[in-house]
Amino acid sequence: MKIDKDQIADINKKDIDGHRASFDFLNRHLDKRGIDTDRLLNSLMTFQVAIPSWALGTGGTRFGRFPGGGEPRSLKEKIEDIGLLHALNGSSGRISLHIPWDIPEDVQTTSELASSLGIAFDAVNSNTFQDQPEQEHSYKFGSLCHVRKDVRDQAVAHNKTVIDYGKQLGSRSLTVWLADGSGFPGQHHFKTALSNTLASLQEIYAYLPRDWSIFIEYKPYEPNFYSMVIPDWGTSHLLASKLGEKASCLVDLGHHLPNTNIEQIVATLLMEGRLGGFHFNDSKYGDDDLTVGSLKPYQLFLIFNELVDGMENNTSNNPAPAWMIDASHNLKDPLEDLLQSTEAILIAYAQALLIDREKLASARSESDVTIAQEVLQEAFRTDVRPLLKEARSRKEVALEPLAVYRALQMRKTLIRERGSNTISTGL
Ligand code: PSV
Ligand code: MN
Repeated sequence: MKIDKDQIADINKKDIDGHRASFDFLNRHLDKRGIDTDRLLNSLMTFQVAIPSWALGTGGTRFGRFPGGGEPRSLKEKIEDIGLLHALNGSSGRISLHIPWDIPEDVQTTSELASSLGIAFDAVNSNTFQDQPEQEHSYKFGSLCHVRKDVRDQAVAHNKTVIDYGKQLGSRSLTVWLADGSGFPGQHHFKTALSNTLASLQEIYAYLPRDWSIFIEYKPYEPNFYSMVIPDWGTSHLLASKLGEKASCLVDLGHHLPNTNIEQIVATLLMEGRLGGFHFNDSKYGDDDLTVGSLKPYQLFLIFNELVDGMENNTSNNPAPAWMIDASHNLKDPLEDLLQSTEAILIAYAQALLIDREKLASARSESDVTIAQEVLQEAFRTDVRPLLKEARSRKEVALEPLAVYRALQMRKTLIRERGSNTISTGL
């Protein structure tokens, strides 16, 4: 399925007068606050967040999966789905591949298709958390940390293959998430598991092309409920520092114990110049992989506050982090869910850009806790949606991406084209 720009423009027309009125109102208000709206719009217009190739189908739990139909059956169709998102919102121009769930059989055709839709290849992800049919050794008891060298070698070789695929597609980074850990006390010698992991990562690091980065994810539990080899940002940071400059940490919002102060972790990593990647989602209990901003929009805003602050005062030369949505869509249409997540990310970003940083700094210097809170909440409570719409209007994409998706009955068309029983690879 392809969307015609004229179809979007037609639907936009119905909305444009209402949009103009709300944008002008907000613009005047922001002007009074001394905010340069054009600069802000520019930041919103250039912001891109990657869509993972494994999130375009229905997700599930270990109890069940209830697909909604029209799921992409191949990498080609996954790229086409991201093309639809990007045509609607202008902010989904990146794809992150998980190998071997999505192997580009024909690199040239894959690259051409992606670039024809304005999509670039973001970080490539390795997978040593599942066994593949043709593989010699099992990862049941770990991969890069394994007690046996032949298993570790196999996992290292897989990561090198992933880098090779990424090189051909124009990716510039590798994300490593390890399910390695132990289920019960006594199973692991902690120091050996961590030092094996470091040694394996060092081999992968040595294979990275000159202009590549490696991102190391952490997670406190799951699938191992006694210990994970890389349970927290501290361990991820330790590994990254030992590896070298091309290594950094990846923060996945779902990879923290409840109530962790994630914004503080973000600030610390930015201070060290080691925030490489970011996986957005939302959760109530654990790694629930829910729609971004659906539960804790204020936390998301506080995180963006640190990100904006860190990038504006980038004393440690932290490279622009690789943004990605890492959510699972069990109940909602995956494309609708991804549109909602992207919207929530942009809202939090826009609100963080509105923060009066001078006033905040002066409140802090006087230990005026009340005003410090007021400054943040003034920005958070501003309805920035007209700014997002204005950015999209200037990019000539949909003013209301979700409404256009519905108006054009896009899922219905996908079901007609692909069938109602298609299953997408991934989780
Ligand atoms: C692990 O929970 C994770 O967040 C990692 O990013 C994986 O690569 C992804 O989910 C998909 O399994
Ligand atoms: Mn993740």
